[in-house]
Amino acid sequence: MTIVLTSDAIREFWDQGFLVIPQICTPQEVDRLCDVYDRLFAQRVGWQKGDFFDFAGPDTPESPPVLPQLLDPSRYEPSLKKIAFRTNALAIARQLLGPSAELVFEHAMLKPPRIGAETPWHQDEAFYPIYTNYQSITFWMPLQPVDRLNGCMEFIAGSHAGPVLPHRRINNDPRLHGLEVYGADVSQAVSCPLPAGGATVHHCRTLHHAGPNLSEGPRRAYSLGFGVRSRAFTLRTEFPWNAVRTSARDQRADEAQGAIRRYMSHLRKTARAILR
Ligand SMILES: O=C(O)CCC(=O)C(=O)O
Repeated sequence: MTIVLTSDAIREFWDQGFLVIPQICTPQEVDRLCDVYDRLFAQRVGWQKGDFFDFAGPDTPESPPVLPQLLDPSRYEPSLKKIAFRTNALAIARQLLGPSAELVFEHAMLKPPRIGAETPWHQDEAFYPIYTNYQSITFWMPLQPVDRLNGCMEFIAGSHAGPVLPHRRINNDPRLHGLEVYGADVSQAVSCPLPAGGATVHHCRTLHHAGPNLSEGPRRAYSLGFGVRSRAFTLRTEFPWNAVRTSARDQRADEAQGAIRRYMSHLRKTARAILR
C-alpha cells in the first residue's frame, strides 16, 4: 500500500500545520508492533544510556514512570526498520517535503493505564539541540484507538507559521525531561481521535499536546520524524531551556557518552602501542 496524498491534503497540511491520515499500516502490523512494543518497554531497553526514560516524572528507580519514552526503538528491534508504517511515512514525507526527505528521529511513548501523564503543549523544534540541521515533520501512530479519554493528539491550527515560543521543563522542574510551552493561547485546540494504525502528521513548529491516559488500557504511540538536512535550517544558538542538562536521563546519557569516549581513547592508545 503506497499512500498518495491529494493536492488538497498537501495544501491542508501546509495551511493547518497538521493532517490526519485515517490508515497508515495494516491491523496485522499493529498487532505485531504491540508485541514488540510491550517487550521493549517491559525490558526497559536503553535505560542505562538514556534512551529509555520518564518524559514527565523524576525518572528515579523509586518512582514508577508516568510517561515512559524510548528513543530510537529500531536500534533495539531492527525489524522496525522494515515496517509499512515507516515505508508509508517516508513516502508521504517526500510528498510533503520533497524527494530528499529522510528519517531524522524515532521514538515510542507509553501512557500506562489510569496513571499515564499528559504530554504538555509544546513544539517539537523546542527540543532540538544546537546544530540540528533540519526542520522536521512527525508522524504519530497509535497502536490502539485513541480519543480524549486515553490521550489522542491535539493541535493548534496555523501555529506552525509562527516562531518557536518560550518553553521550560514541565512544571518548571529541572529534574524533568519533558518541555512545556508557556504563555501560548491553546484555547482553540483541534482533537484528533484515530483508529489503531491511523496517524497524524505535524510540522515541528505546530503546537501540540496529548491528554493523560484515563482509560483502563495502555496508550501506545510510535513517532517517526522526517526532515531535509540543510545549512539553511542549522540551529546556531542553543535554546536556553536546553542549555542546562539536569534530568536523570541527561546524566545517564552524559555518563554513557563519557564511557564511549574513554573506550575509544583506550582503543586508540592500544592501536598506537601495537603499531609502534
Ligand atoms: O504521544 C504523546 O503523548 C505525544 C507525542 C508527541 O508529542 C510527538 O510525537 O511529537
